[in-house]
Amino acid sequence: MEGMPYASFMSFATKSLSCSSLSPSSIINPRQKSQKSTLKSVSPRKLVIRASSASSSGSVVTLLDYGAGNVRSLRNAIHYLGFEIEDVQTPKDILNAERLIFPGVGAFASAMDVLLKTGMDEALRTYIKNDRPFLGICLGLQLLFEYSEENGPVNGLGLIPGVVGRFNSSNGFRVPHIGWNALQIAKDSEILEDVGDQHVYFVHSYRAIPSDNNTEWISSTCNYGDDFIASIRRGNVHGVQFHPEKSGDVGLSILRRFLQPNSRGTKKPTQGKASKLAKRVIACLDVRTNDKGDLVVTKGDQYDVRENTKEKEVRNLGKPVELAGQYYKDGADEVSFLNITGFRDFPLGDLPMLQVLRHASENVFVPLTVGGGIRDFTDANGRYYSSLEVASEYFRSGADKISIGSDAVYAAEEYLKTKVKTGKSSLEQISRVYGNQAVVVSIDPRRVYLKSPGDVEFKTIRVTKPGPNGEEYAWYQCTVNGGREGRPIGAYELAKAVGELGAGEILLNCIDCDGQGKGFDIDLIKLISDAVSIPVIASSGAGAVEHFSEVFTKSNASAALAAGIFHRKEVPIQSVKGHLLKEGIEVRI
Ligand code: 1PR
Repeated sequence: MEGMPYASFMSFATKSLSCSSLSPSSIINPRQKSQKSTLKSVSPRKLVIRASSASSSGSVVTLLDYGAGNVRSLRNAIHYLGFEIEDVQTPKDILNAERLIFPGVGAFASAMDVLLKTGMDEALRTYIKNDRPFLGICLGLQLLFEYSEENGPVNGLGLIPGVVGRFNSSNGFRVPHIGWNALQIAKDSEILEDVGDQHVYFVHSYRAIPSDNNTEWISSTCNYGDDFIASIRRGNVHGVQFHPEKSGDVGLSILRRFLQPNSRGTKKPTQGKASKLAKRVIACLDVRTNDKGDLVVTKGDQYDVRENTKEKEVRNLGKPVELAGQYYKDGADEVSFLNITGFRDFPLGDLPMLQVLRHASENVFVPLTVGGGIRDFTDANGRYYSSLEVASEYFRSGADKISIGSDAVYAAEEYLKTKVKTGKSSLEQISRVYGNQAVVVSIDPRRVYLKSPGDVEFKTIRVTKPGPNGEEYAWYQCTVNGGREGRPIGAYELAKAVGELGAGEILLNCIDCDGQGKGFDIDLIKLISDAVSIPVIASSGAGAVEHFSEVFTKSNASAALAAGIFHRKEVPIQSVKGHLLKEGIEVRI
């Protein structure tokens, strides 16, 4: 939601798109992408859904994408459902639309600025007042209200009485609100039919506040610290705070009901159970090129991904696109790709990785995170690429979030030394443009045992299990370049610093536990998840379903990530979720 002004974004976007030294296939405007794509994988499910929609009339939807961010996922979902997209170019296109989707991205103020400058504000007001079919998503819902406190107050379209305000993090709720909640249905909404107690995916720091003046609009609410408006409906006008395009099958069916009204049944919406934020289960794919030059999913033991054989070949656990699609079907709440050799290979030169991302995102309708190699880079021809360009290319290729490893360590070290936020680090730049909810910092710490807590200047903890020489204390040293180099900064110090620099989430690995299957490092995860107010993803060491319930009951982790047990098919994702439910921990099923 937090973003840079539209004008500066567009000047950046234009520069980046016209940059001649990037290969044409690596610079694909989402609007051109479908023609450029070479790999076409069509799932059987896709065929069924397309067949039904192709026979219906009105298979074109108009999209108001004002260019301020990443709507690639929504385009993918609309195409997956068999619909074509017409982009709004002028206010007249809004007035002539048969069905309009407005996916708000970026910040409230800059979005309103664009609408006012282009005259689209008036067109939208007229379209909505005439009760024409409309679906606003996230900021596209918020802009309908009177005003927002985001960098404001800033006036909105004023169609719905009420205010958009920031979540209050002082009562222990992590902001941004990232993850899956079930809705409290307030009234018949047509598009939410039979959503019931199934979860949908939210990612936002601001929310529309319910009041007596807007009750008639509210079709569902949700609770995160306090009640907020999750969806509105009046006549043909709908708005949702959550992201249907990232809410799995439930989200696709919500979108389909809007796109294809005849598909609506007559079922009354069912009331969902009270829902807190569900704990997320994430499948992670470490990806790299093997010695034959194929991009494979690999998995290390304490970050060593080579087989224990004479040839020492890179461990190959499958194909990235297939596995990502499989984990989506198996119920993963998110899928992460980590390009683990990105620190030495330039990701924009790594076209197979970008292609993997493009194709995975066509069939995965839960959030997709991509990391590896996000940093400033100068190529052999002397051409400079900013980390923002690298991240933008990941976003254009289908990422919903990007993850920064090594570069975040350098930025945090610098920030702690100077106490100055320069605004120039990759972390700051990317979160300014795409919002902090789109920026994950991946930490690769190594446990260093100590005899006494005063032995280092970094935060130390008393460990639950003593070290090999009976040490009772440890600190967690951050590393860069895939664990190859230790740095003079602790995981605790890094986590706090990157939170201040604009990270929206922390992916907390642990080199000691990686691939060991003996459980997460609870000491570490507790330390970090208690220290920051952004969500923390626990990673490394999952070997059994009990390890997931342990990390959620003993720490404040918002999500748990695993790799090896899923790749080796030792523990299915649904068994993890079944176990968590049995233990009374809310999950999306
Ligand atoms: O530094 O910005 O280029 O990012 C590189 C990214 O690649 C970082 O996120 C870093 O964590 C990751 N990475 C680099 N080298 C390795 C390696 O394994 N040799 N993978 C690596 C990190 C850790 C997790 C793993 C969990 C769960 N892998 O991603 O999936 O530990 O595994 P498990 O469930 O099997 O225990 P940059």
